[in-house]
Amino acid sequence: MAHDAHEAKKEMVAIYPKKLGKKRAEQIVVTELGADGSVPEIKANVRSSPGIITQRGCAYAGCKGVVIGPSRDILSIVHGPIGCSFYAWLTRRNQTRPPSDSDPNFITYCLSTDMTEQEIVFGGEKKLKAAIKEAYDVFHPKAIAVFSTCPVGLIGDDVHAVARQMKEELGINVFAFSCEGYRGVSQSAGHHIANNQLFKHVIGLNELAHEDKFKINLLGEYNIGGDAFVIEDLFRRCGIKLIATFSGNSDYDSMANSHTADLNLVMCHRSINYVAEMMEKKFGIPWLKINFIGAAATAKSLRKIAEYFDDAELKAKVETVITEEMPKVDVAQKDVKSRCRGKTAMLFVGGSRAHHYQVLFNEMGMEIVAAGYEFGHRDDYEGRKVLPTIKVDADSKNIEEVEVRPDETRYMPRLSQDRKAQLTNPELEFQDYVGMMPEMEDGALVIDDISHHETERLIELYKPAIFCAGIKEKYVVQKMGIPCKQLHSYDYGGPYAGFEGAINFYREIDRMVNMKVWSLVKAPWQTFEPQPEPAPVAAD
Ligand code: CFM
Repeated sequence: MAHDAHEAKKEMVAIYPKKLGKKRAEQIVVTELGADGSVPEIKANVRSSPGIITQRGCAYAGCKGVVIGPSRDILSIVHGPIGCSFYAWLTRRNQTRPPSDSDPNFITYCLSTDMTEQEIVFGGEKKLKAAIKEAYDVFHPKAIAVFSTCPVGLIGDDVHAVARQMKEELGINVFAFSCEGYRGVSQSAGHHIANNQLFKHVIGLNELAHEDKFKINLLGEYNIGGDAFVIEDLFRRCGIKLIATFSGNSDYDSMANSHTADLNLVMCHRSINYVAEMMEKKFGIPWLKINFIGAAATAKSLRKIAEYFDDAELKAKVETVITEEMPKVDVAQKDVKSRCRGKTAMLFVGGSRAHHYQVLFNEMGMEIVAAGYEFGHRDDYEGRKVLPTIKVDADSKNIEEVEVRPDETRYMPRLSQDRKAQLTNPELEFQDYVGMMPEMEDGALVIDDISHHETERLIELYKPAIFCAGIKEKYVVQKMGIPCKQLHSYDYGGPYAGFEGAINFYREIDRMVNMKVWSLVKAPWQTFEPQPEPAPVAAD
């Protein structure tokens, strides 16, 4: 380890006022795996402290931008000031591929009610109704989703009543989200709100039956940079039928039909574990945590699916695909390892990638010296076993907990009690997620909701070979002479999922950590020399 993690923690928090320092100290831990598999407790999913310059987003971003946005034919209307739409317009690289050119694809559009002072004072429901009607007349979508921005909650517009009314009037599905930006401490609240409404208003509405043997849904894969395309291809080759993806490269009908699947795969636990749990309670569909980031993780995930279905033919097909793909991966891995082995990386992203991408770096022989989520919860760090011990605070109470009961006619347990009892191998992560920390080396730093100051100190202390984050940090980091890989948008690159994606990633990181240019970079403030004051002009 390049630097002592305990010392680094002290140095990072030293500058803070006492109270803030105490809080941040609870959000920064040094990894240490106990003999019983325990990891240190971390404080997470709490309000960001004013002034620390957090990288977090808002609940509206998590609901509209993250969970619902990638579906191509649900027409999204943002009820709010125009800026909330404009600044969220096409900023996430969720790709989609309609079956033909004549199929709807609304992803490139940006619809807003353009709320102004007039509506803030007199109410915006009338304008929202008119907007829904106008959007319907232009696009004739199957479904319209309405997203609330901060002022909507503040003035009390009843978006749900408007949605109900318009649903009746237009004869299509119209539903709304109370996802005002301030609803929670981060975008994580928006994920939960989106999950609830998808569950209440979409899932289970389409009864199309499928004859296929291995029917799954992929939850929490948003097709950034084409990742979902790679995963879909793997499923196809293995003979696995993908009913719906939530929500990368997805459409409304497939989501409405998702209750016909026999297994839910959870890719991003943070953003969609609620749907997985609710579908299990209502329809009896179990879920498995999988990860298609990293070649070994992809192979393991495919094997987990085959293990769940316990079918010899499926197992054989999975092995064939792995054997077809692994030789190319091995060659690329060997090549990059010769240049990357032992180099260090830091990852500060969202609520799942800071964990998943560690696999890729490890496959390259690189070491993770620090990692953290922007808005993960304790279970994303420590594993779901800590769920019963997580304190419910005022902020989390703010979000509806949907009461779910088994569906009277459609609840169908997919596994017998005996079979369920066989799936207890912790490696399988059957209805479980072990979290980021147990899979990290001892002595690394884990930092929740990292501040700008901590980012700078960390880089100065460790001088990592690469720092992974997002656009907000990218250029600050690079001006410090360290390459920054965006793990949200992939810097216009990708896909990074599956075997093919792993090779893309190895090559990209190899190029970045071995480029000489970074050692020559000096930030403008490091080279700036104050100019002498100009001499005063003599008066006549
Ligand atoms: Fe899940 Fe995501 Fe992420 Fe996320 Fe996100 Fe994203 Fe992310 Mo940016 S759903 S938690 S809210 S994996 S947009 S595709 S990259 S912060 S780590």
